[in-house]
Amino acid sequence: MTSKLQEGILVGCGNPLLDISAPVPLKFLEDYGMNVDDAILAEERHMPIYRQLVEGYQAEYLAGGSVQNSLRIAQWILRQPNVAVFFGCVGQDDYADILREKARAAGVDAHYQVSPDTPTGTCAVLITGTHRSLCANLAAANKFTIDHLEQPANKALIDNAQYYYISGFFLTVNPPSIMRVAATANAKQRPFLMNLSAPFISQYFMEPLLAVMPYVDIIFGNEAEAHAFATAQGWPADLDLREIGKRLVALPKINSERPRIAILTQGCDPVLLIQHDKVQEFPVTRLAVHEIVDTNGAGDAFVGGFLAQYVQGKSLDVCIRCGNYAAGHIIKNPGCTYSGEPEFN
Ligand code: 26A
Repeated sequence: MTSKLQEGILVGCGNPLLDISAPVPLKFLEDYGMNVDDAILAEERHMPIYRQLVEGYQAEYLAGGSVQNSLRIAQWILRQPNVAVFFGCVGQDDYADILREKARAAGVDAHYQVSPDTPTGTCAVLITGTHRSLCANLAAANKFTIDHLEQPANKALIDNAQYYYISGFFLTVNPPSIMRVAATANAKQRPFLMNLSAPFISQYFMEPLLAVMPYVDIIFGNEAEAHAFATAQGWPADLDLREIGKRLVALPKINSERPRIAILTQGCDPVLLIQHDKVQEFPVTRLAVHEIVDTNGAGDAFVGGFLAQYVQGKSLDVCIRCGNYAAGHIIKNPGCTYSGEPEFN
């Protein structure tokens, strides 16, 4: 950290979830019809998972929720509290208290909407070796309403921010809130960043995703998510990630003065930065299997590291290198957590 940043310069909206994480045999996933390295919304048939993890496996409780993870990581790297503001909805229970405390300890200025009669959302994190599969029971997170953003204090926070980040996951909850933040960002000519988040978002939420896409200045995603987007768009099945990236940045954009950028990760293969029809690669340090604790939150940490530099006006090159650093760090820790001081220069 060099100079002091404006408090609340970065605003994020998402689903505050408490992760319930445990190593499980592959059969556990099969029994629930789940795939490794996927992320899904819990249906009725998934509801027993949470109790089963707690009662039958070595479950750990960790602060989760994709955007909140990214903001916690950005704060860790920035070492200056309250640079990032977070909005999302929780219940009135112990889980909410844990999330609130974890956000505060990380330096995230969380302004939760509270839905008193609904439990705080949870996410089952099923660890199978170096893979993870996520099953989110949004519960209170799904109760988020746009009125929360219209509260004068929260509206002021949105108006004062300079950078905005929302996950594709939040499209399952409240597209009008996303459009509201995107419109503010656009009116003020400030960057609006988004994430494809999971293949199911492109499969089932393409309509609201395409509605917000014209506002998106930077789109993040991994390989599987980019391919799911391409398939849902009916793009040729043989397009490689580079070509998908070029098509993503070429989708209609409202502010054509600031062309869209796509940043696509692919596990331990290089990160792709796509601008116009130019593709640049950024190598990732490959970790030894014994160094990997779990990959839960790796994508979120990448974004967190990126944001920490981006809000300081650093070059995309530095932002992506910091993203890779942060992702590498959290993979060596349980869930999206860090240990010690950041070592990125
Ligand atoms: C709407 N869905 C499915 C979700 C999520 C989610 N965060 C928001 N919305 N499904 C999983 N996560 C979070 O992703 C993190 C790992 O990238 C989990 O809570 C986990 O911390």
